[in-house]
Amino acid sequence: MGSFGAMLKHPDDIYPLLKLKMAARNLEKQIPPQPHWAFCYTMLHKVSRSFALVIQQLGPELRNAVCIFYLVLRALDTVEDDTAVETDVKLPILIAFHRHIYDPKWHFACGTKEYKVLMDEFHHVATAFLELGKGYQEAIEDITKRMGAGMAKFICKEVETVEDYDEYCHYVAGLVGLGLSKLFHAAELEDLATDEHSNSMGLFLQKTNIIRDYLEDINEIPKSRMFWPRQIWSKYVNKLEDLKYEENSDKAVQCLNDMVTNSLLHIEDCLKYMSDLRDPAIFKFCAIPQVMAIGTLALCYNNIEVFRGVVKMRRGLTAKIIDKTRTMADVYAAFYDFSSIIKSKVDKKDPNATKTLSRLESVQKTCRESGALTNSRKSYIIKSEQSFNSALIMVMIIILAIIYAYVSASPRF
Ligand code: D61
Ligand code: MG
Repeated sequence: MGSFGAMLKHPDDIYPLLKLKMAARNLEKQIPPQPHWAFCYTMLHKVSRSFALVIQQLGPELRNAVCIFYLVLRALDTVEDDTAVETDVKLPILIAFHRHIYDPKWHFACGTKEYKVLMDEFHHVATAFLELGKGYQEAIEDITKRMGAGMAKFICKEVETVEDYDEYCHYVAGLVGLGLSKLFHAAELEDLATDEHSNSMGLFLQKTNIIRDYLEDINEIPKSRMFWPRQIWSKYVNKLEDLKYEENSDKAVQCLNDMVTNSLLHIEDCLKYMSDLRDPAIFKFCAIPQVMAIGTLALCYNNIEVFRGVVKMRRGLTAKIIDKTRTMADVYAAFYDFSSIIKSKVDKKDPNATKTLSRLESVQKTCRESGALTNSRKSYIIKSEQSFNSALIMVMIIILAIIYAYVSASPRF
């Protein structure tokens, strides 16, 4: 649907969308003057619009550390993901990456588009890294070392079991959670979270991406690696590709629902992690991606479109989440609502229906027992009637505006 059509259907998206546009425009103006920092913030915007926005609202010192942490790991991931680089070249780079960040003369060309620019101009990232406080540098070095070693391990290994799946996700995303917790602690803004809770924050985000990106990943040329664990998909098909063929639609959706059910396991840890945060900017930085993830899972659950095209939340809903996620009460409400949406989509005939429902019940129980749910809040479940009425009001306003413009422009008698 075109964005105008989407706005007519969801007129209450318009205000948060405008607010987000303005915020994004303001951030573009705030690029620092030194060339290496200017490069880092410009790059951050180019490679990740969503993380750039939440990173930018952190205080200046922590923001610089998180920006460099992001770019270092994105560069490492660019090496991991580049299928054109031979394994015997790739492995030593992944394993020694944590040393390259101390060397502004180090260079390795790979990746495409904006990732190629990041790799070609990586000296700016290294230069900025060297200006960070020691505590930040050590946290970034430690995580880069562990992530590089983990990626190297999985270059030569497929994700077979659910245990492998959790281990791979730990290396590429759980460790980001551990590193961020260390950075928050180094900034003296938060107590140090447990590794278990920090890890779950990353696993929930990474698994959501892996689920949503099935088609994009399977269709990639040259063939990219796949991260859906064989232990799950082999219950439904003989080959992972078979999920995308129309004759396997029922099996595909069941497998998808199994994957979503697996990811629900991390929610309780994530809620605990977020409820322990104190700094409002760090809270938003952590909570917004989590709410987007459960929103994405709600959209993907029982949805055959995951195997047909791109399934993405509408921009308006994303903008609304960014605008409305401020406190733990907002997070409990969002997880409660999106759990209700998933519950309403569970088909009694789904082989995992009971397991899925019981996990959702337990999430909702946690949200309820927090005591933060109220009746007065606005829900993410927008009733169609309500949105039809507001659409009607929008159309009326537009017609009135046209009449007004016409009347005020026409010559008076
Ligand atoms: C709080 C706030 C943000 C958090 C968090 C806790 C815990 C973990 C994460 C963010 C990381 C979540 C990663 C989810 C997206 N996955 C990827 O980008 C995959 O690459 C993984 C390796 C590089 C990770 C780089 C990264 C990402 C987000 C960050 C960050 C570093 C540093 C600070 C803040 C956020 C994925 O990328 C391609 C794709 O998703 O299409 C892949 O190659 O598998
Ligand atoms: Mg990768």
